Amino acid sequence: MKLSGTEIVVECLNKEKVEVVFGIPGGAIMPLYDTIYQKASFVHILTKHEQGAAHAADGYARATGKVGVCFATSGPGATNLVTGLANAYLDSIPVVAFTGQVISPFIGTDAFQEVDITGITIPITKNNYLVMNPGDLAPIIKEAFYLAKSGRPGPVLIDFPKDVQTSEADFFYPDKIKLDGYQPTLKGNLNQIKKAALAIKKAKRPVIYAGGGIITSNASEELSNFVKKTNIPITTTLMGLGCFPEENILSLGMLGMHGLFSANTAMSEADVIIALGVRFDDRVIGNAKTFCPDAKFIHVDIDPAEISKNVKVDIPIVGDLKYVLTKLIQFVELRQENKWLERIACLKEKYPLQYNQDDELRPQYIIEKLYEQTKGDAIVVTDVGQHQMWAAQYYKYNQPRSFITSGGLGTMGFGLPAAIGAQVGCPEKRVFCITGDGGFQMNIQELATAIYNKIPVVVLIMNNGYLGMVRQWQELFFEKRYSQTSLKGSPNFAEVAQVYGGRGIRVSNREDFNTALSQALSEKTFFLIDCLIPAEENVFPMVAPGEPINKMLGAN
Ligand SMILES: Cc1ncc(C[n+]2csc(CCOP(=O)(O)OP(=O)(O)O)c2C)c(N)n1
Repeated sequence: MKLSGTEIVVECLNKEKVEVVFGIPGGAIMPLYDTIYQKASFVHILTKHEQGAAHAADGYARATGKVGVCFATSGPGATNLVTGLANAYLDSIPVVAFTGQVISPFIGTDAFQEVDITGITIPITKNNYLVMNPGDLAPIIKEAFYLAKSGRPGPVLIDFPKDVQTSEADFFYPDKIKLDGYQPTLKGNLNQIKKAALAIKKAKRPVIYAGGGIITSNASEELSNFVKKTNIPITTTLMGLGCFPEENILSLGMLGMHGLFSANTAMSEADVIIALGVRFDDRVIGNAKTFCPDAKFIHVDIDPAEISKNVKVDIPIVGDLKYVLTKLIQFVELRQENKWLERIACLKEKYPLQYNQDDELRPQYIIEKLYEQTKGDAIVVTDVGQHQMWAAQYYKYNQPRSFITSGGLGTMGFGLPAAIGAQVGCPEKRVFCITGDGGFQMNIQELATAIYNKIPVVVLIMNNGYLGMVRQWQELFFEKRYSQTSLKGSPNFAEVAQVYGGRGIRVSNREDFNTALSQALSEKTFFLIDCLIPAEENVFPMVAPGEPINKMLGAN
């Protein structure tokens, strides 16, 4: 059967069971938009900026575990995807992006709206393709989806010239693909798994350090079984929040720069660290030389490139956590070591998170109330900055995929579009976007996308009038020289939401906030609460740059 290039794309997306695509049309991708106008079975959501489309696809992928898809035209449309692709790349999120390209004879001539997007995105995609023949589209799309979601997931980009979109080829969608040189190791080496079990048996002070890899591999149940079987305390990274219920007695909560002092101290005192789907990020380990000085490291990860990258590992296991944990559970026993668990309980009791309990509308209070009101049954999406850390610290994540954040790239502007993507992927859930007055303005135009499409995201702006996290560093490390961090001139965001046709309320005290939150929860509609919080509130505790992780500012 002969089909045009764009008909082939649409057929392939149907075969991949794509439900929704986020994007913006333009000259070089008009044939594809014309085909979807006539015959697409998926929904297309028009974002107002291509960065919004990439983040929405990313948020959709994180919330659902499926591949997120976005479209953009050539040139500026394609370059506007770049931050979103880098964001997905650094957090290992499966996204497939399609970009239109100028017609093939024009490639390399600096034609109107021509950029070498495959060249630009080489370092921020798992793979990318410039498709010069419509007959290559179907096998490439099959490969792209497979690469995006298999092994260590990541974004893949497919660039295809306008003439390839309009010319015809036979359509055949392969069932399987075989990629020489790409066969992710899933099962893990049995000898290494046995070695790890022995080290765990001998350990006196073991700690599990779990990350986003658990969520990616859908291994939360296996992790719970492992914790239950061994009685080992567990701390999670920012990306790992929700992979293990934070309300469990063995949970130490988050570790790292703004983690809990108890979690960082337990790590520092441990003799065996069981690192599961983590990448020893600098925001977690602080100074690598002083990180867990007495510990032996077991590290399980699907990506061999992560092994001993930042910290030398003693027992590496390359494999998918779901397989490896299932196997490891068979070789471990219930630990009877009480002294260590007593120490953990004592750390947890002595060093809880703390904030000023006066009558002010403090951000920590807002997050605590959100947790109380939703009973933890919601998806929380954040932007980047202080509010992101308060959201990580003060909400208790008990389910995988309930916390969505830009961990690796730290992209301001991620929150609103990612929340839109998460809500589209999970219509039955309540989705909250916790953002700052700085980051919100980086993709504020997506208010139109949410409100027009009746996407019932609730936006909570922690409005402190500053680029807060940068201001905090200026306060602590630059003697309060607040260089270019005041956000004076920002609008009333509640009014902005109203102008777009949505619900918006500005609050500055606890009572009004609680009323607004109850309203937002009772009406399943787009709702924005612009929360005026104290301007100079800080995120504590905090590991200062270069310090060991158990030396924290504001820990008690
Ligand atoms: C796109 C982008 N630009 C700059 C930064 C650097 N940066 C990190 S946090 C931050 C301040 C964020 O301010 P706001 O959104 O108001 O959140 P707050 O920290 O006040 O909660 C900045 C500028 C970034 N992470 N991303």
